Amino acid sequence: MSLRLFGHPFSSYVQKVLIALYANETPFELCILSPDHPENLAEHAKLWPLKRMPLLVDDGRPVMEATTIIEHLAAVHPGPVRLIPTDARAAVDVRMIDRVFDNYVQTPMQKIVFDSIRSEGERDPRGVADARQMLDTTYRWLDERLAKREWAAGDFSLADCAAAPALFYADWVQPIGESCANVRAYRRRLLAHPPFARAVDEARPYRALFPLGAPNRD
Ligand SMILES: N[C@@H](CCC(=O)N[C@@H](CS)C(=O)NCC(=O)O)C(=O)O
Repeated sequence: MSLRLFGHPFSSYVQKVLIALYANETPFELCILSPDHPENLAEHAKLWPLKRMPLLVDDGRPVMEATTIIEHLAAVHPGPVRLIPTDARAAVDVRMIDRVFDNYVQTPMQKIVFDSIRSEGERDPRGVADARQMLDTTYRWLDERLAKREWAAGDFSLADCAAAPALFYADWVQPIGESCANVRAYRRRLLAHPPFARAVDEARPYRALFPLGAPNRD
């Protein structure tokens, strides 16, 4: 088996896949996407012209999109931690919550971050305000859902792989208020969970890259 993951340790979507790999101790080679490794940048761009990370290459076959990569790992390289439940209904719930974290936490979080690196005249204040509102609405919805749950959808799963980096960075750009105590506690559980703790630690040296300035915590 030869698994190569193209990405950068500070990227939220890359961390989503790293959690899955670490949870099952799946061996892989990280091909870092940074100007220090032009050969990785060139190979990645050839394999995936949209140049989004992460990209997994399994014995030469490219698999793109974080969710699909985790689905691929679960199907082709399963480990002791089942990130997609075998029960079909439970699997639908996991996939539904995975979509919620990507679409309604990661997407608005990225909107806020990417807007901050635009030049003054290219900024989109209305879009950023909408993104902040979306995050607050999602936090409230999640707070009810998490009232009686340890993880986002049953046992630790794909949904939590999506949640961890999404809530990690979202809280930096739009803090999760004290009224959402269940989401705050869930974020703390995720940070204490060894596969994510490892990904966060490995990304620590890159915090200066965070365009809005990383807070002095986590
Ligand atoms: N839908 C993609 C999103 C991936 C994504 O947005 N990755 C960001 C890093 S977190 C990226 O590649 N950004 C580089 C760029 O936008 O050029 C997935 O689920 O993998």
